[in-house]
Amino acid sequence: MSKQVVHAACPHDCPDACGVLITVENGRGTKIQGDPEHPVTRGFLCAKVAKYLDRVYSPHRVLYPMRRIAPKGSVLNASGTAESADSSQAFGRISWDEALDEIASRFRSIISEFGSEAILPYSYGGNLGALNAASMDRRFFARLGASQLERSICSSAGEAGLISVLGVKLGTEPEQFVHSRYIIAWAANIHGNNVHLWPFIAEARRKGAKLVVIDPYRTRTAACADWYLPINPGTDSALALAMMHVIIAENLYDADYVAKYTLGFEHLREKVKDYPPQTVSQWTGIDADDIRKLAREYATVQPAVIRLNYGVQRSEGGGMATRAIAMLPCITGSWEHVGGGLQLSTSSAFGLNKEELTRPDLKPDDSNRQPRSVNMVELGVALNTLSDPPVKALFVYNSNPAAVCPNHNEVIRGLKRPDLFTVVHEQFLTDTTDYADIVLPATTFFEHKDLLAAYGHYYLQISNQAIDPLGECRSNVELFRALAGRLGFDDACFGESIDQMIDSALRSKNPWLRGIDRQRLEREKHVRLNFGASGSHSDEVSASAAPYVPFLPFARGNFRTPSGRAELYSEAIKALGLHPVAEFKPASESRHGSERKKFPLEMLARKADNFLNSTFSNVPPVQAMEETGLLEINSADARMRGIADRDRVRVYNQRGEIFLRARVDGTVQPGVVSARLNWAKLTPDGKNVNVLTSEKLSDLGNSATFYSVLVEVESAGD
Ligand SMILES: Nc1nc2c(c(=O)[nH]1)N[C@H]1C(S)=C(S)[C@@H](COP(=O)(O)OP(=O)(O)OC[C@H]3O[C@@H](n4cnc5c(=O)[nH]c(N)nc54)[C@H](O)[C@@H]3O)O[C@H]1N2
Ligand SMILES: Nc1nc2c(c(=O)[nH]1)N[C@H]1C(S)=C(S)[C@@H](COP(=O)(O)OP(=O)(O)OC[C@H]3O[C@@H](n4cnc5c(=O)[nH]c(N)nc54)[C@H](O)[C@@H]3O)O[C@H]1N2
Ligand code: SF4
Ligand SMILES: [Mo]
Repeated sequence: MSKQVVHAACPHDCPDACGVLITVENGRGTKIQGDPEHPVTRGFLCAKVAKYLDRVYSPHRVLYPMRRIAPKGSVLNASGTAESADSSQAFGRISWDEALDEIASRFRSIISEFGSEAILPYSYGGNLGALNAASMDRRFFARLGASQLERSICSSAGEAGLISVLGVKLGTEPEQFVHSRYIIAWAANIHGNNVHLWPFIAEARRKGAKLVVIDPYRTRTAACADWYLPINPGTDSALALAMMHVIIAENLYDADYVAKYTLGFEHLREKVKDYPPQTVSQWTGIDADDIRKLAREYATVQPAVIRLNYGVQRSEGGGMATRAIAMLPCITGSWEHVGGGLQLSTSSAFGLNKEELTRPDLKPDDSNRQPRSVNMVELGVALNTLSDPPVKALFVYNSNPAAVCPNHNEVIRGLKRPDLFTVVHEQFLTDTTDYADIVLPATTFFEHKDLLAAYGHYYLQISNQAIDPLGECRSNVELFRALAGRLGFDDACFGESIDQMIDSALRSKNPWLRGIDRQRLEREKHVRLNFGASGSHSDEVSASAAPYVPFLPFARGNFRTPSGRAELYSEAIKALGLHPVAEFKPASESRHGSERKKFPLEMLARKADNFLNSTFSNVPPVQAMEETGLLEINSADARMRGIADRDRVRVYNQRGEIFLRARVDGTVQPGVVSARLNWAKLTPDGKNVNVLTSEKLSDLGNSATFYSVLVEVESAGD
């Protein structure tokens, strides 16, 4: 009998990056729990990861390499439980050697006929470990000369908006929320997507803080807020500009902070004149008096903090919306206060040595050209229309594009192409493996070691391997190492061990990593970045563990924009043809937009609170927590269409249709409907909400616009 407790870190695409303890008995994981010593995630896990043993030891794990033996698109199951039970009808088991040989020979022949850019890697957030997210894979595809993938499906609009003001992705520490007196959850589904922030907010509220939620959807967080402001989707830039209209007109801004640390305040003062509360009320659906009250309270109750999340930027004007909101703490000076500021992302702080990890300098022997880049949001377009060269091979890992990509019907049309060679490295037989020629088995985080940063806090962790890989599973790192060998790439970097790769990731110029090495991470499990006494990036910091001093990234300016100031006016934004301050432009698919006449209802194609994008959709105890197949609709819109609660409805637009059950419970306002993401093949008609979404890109960052979608709904009988 052996029993040990192994420290790991959750690598799912979630801001919390929890510290995890896995109990292992005789080589088998028997218990998973949160690490009580982790200062932010403090000993609990979200409901889905608390059920992780059911995922790791699921009878439906992909455990061996397989080759397709039936036509693409054979749906392996529609029942929602036994997705691999009849995989033998679609796939035949092969050895790793056979799989690697076949991939290598198909790649060689595609390269000789079409060139290496005919090969497209496709990966996203399945695993955020520094090594398994982006290391050996990037080295491999760079050396191969494959097309580059623009990884823009999630956050690039908001990142561009934030960076246009702050120059960097840094924000308020979650621990500091306990000191806040005014908290705005702005497009932030905290109970659903960022649950470890909640205890800090709850503690602040016990001490008298006010929680305001700005969201078109009444989330659980909204339901328990002190003040819930339902906003019309995609109108947040107007709201932020109206708040600044009031704050500036009533002299509630911090003139000292503005003078010292911002650029372009006079331009902002001019611009916000276009956004008086009365006008903005018509766009946002928020009462003008409420806008005034929000602005006054936000500017005068200090410390005030904004938890902004990425919901605000999944719309056509999402970059500008993030930019406008990010200006708020810069004009009130709330960055100076412990418990003030704003958090969208903390990820820039880690500054791992990505160059070493990903080696963008690697190139095919015969090439000096930078390969073309394909936007992952436009996968359907790429597969169906790209030429010169066409996409002839698709290599999917860390992603489930047949579920998560917009305009699903076009994606599927592309994936069905018989001449497209598709490899999918997966833990489960997903919507995407239904179109794979080769399926390869992937480890879970129980089965490999990695280094984990975070985007919702400032702790770095080592995630240790707890158990041996199940079956013949390999991690992303080991898969691409093996493939590099098969293709004869003999660069030394393909031979680096996991520990060497972790060491090189930590060998960085970032002063906040000073004194943090692998050995220390292994010893201490989680280490807060070394911010030194003031947290200023330019400060000399000592190498030893410092006592906790609150990190205030912009208390004394230190913005990382070209001017070194918070850029309320941006030449870079102007160069993109956008208003250099900020402005509200209605999304074309919205109630005020150019396509408003086509379909009357604004749809939020949301994430599920209990799944993680499409991950966990197939895990029975997690399925039991999440009711799928619902269309949330307001009673006024339902009545108008003769729809009652629980009725079957058809939801459609120019791109597709799905059948759902109406839920009429006041979650959404008139004019807005909502449905949630899950595996398409687990629905009766094999389709999910992404049949309705479009591959139109956002104003900044070429990101996806899952929340700028117009639809119509009709009763569908039974
Ligand atoms: N349980 C769970 N957790 C997750 C995920 C998941 O799928 N499930 N996904 C993970 C991933 S990949 C990410 S990127 C993060 C994202 O986490 P969030 O950024 O929180 O992402 P969303 O759920 O897209 O949006 C947050 C909220 O914004 C609201 N919203 C939508 N449109 C608008 C708008 O125009 N204005 C305003 N003010 N609000 C709007 C939505 O209704 C939603 O409640 O969460 C991660 N965590
Ligand atoms: N309608 C709608 N669509 C959306 C969104 C939305 O809110 N609404 N959200 C968007 C957002 S924010 C995001 S981030 C994207 C997410 O898109 P994806 O990153 O594709 O997210 P998942 O659906 O979680 O799929 C990840 C897959 O990776 C696999 N995986 C996990 N770990 C590993 C590993 O170590 N190796 C390999 N090879 N595979 C692994 C999992 O089993 C899972 O099937 O979806 C986007 N799509
Ligand atoms: S998904 Fe998020 S909340 Fe859940 S365990 Fe992982 S990091 Fe923690
Ligand atoms: Mo995301």
